[in-house]
Amino acid sequence: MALLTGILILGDQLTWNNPALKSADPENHLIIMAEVNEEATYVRHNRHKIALLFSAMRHFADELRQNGYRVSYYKLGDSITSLVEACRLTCERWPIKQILLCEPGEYRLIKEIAGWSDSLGIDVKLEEDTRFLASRSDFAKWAQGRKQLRMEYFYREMRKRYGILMDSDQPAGGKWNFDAENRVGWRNQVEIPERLMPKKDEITEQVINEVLESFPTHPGDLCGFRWSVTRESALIELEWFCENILVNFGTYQDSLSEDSPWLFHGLISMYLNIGLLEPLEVCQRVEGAFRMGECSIAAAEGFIRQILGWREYVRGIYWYHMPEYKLRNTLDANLSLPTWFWTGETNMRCLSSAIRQSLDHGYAHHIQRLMVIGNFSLIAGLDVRAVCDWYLGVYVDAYEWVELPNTLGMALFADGGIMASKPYAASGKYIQKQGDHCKGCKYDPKRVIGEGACPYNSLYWHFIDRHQDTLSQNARMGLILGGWKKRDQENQEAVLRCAAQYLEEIENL
Ligand code: FAD
Ligand code: DLZ
Ligand code: SF4
Repeated sequence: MALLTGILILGDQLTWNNPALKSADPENHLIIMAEVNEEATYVRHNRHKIALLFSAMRHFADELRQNGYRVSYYKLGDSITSLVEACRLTCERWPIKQILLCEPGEYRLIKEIAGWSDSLGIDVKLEEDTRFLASRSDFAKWAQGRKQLRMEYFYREMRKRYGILMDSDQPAGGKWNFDAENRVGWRNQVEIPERLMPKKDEITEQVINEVLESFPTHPGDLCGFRWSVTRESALIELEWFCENILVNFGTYQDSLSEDSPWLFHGLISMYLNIGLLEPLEVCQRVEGAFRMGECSIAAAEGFIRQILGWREYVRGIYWYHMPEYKLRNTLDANLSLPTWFWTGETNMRCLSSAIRQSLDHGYAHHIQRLMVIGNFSLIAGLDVRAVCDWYLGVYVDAYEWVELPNTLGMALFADGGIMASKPYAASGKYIQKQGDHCKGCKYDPKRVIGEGACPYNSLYWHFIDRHQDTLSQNARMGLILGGWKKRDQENQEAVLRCAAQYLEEIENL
């Protein structure tokens, strides 16, 4: 038998556009895919994430077989613990001369793979991941020499480069950014359509049973498993979103709802991140809806900015600053995560709701991640490493290239301002304005101190007070810091005492 090239396809690389597959043919290439314990447990991954990946991997392996490929597929039950072990076993069974794979989205894995050539005794080659709209070097070129990196300017370049929402050389609608129109709070203004629930086939049912058996202590209520596991099904969800939800996306993008975990969000990050959907096709489909008069420019621009702007930008930041980025902890935040991060059992209704849904469904929308859970972690000073690991484990769409800049940078300000121009710290007033959690809460968002005062309020001022040296270097914090400093000492002390008490009793909040 002629020597073969083994193509290792990772769980988040399930697309024919995988660069390692681009020039492959069934005669000379053998596919390797493996469900391995090491990848599922390096953080405590949500069972939704594991089940989505394993089912999508099995479906993609079938598609490859239908196209004539031999697939060396290791299921969870085969007890292969690591990706390198799967490669070694395949090399023992087949005449493999080289292993080829698309570069992983996490630095730790690239580092590990650098040692594989020696340990396997064959050439291991990484192909650049071409599934993004800005390559790592595009971003580096854009970033080099700039004093400060800001998403907005990167995004405008991307709009022009891909001709998305452009009328000739001008932005459609006359403005680059319609964010100011997208800040409406949730007061049950419109009906939220019931979401599509993709059918579970036999493969998915089987995977769910295996995951339940193998990961009994991981979070995730798989009775509610609702994710597409094929490109075909993900495309149906995208279409349904464009027809039923997109029209309200912009308006309620920053809303918080007691009743709906999804509100008017896309629910597509989990598909984009594993290859079932492509970023450009999503942007083009949404632009099409706007051009056909099916949604406003504010809705289309707001949505496209997230994908063409934020998604590409955070990936750029990750690779531009790793590995040093992961070690950052500018505000020295070291407080242990309260145990209720793993149960949702807290009296703070907004947090309880966001955490429960994150654990149960593996999903929370952006404002829950940033302004409810992230904001609390920031103002309480929770340990940066532990918070990042929590986010990486809990969400169905979490991979380090996207999770880390968002959590460590945007939410926790631990990168000292690379991702965000000022900390996303807010009091209970913001949460009250954006949604309907407060009315059923044990705490009162209007009270800063005293019985039943909302913990976000005093913790917010405690944050401002304890970081005033760092924050005073930030022009955008001047007004808030000035206001705090002008307060009389007695009031300051009362607020700080209340916050200190809450921090002391954080487990019981
Ligand atoms: P929608 O609100 O419908 O947005 C559409 C798409 O835009 C998303 O699917 C996503 O691909 C993209 N997008 C929006 N905001 C961002 C952003 N800030 N960064 C990157 N892409 C963005 N997103 C992940 O994909 N994986 C993560 O692990 C992740 N962790 C996050 C952690 C924190 C602390 C925060 C604040 C945000 C995080 N995000 C992450 C970004 C964002 O919250 C999710 O992409 C979004 O909630 C996914 O739901 P959706 O598909 O319904 O998004
Ligand atoms: C996240 C994940 C999990 C839970 N399991 C596997 C797996 O068993 N096999 C696999 O190939 N990939 C898995 N993944 C995705 C990888 O962790 C991902 O490719 C890297 O984190 C790089 O983004
Ligand atoms: Fe959250 Fe405070 Fe409102 Fe309660 S009162 S829901 S803790 S913001």
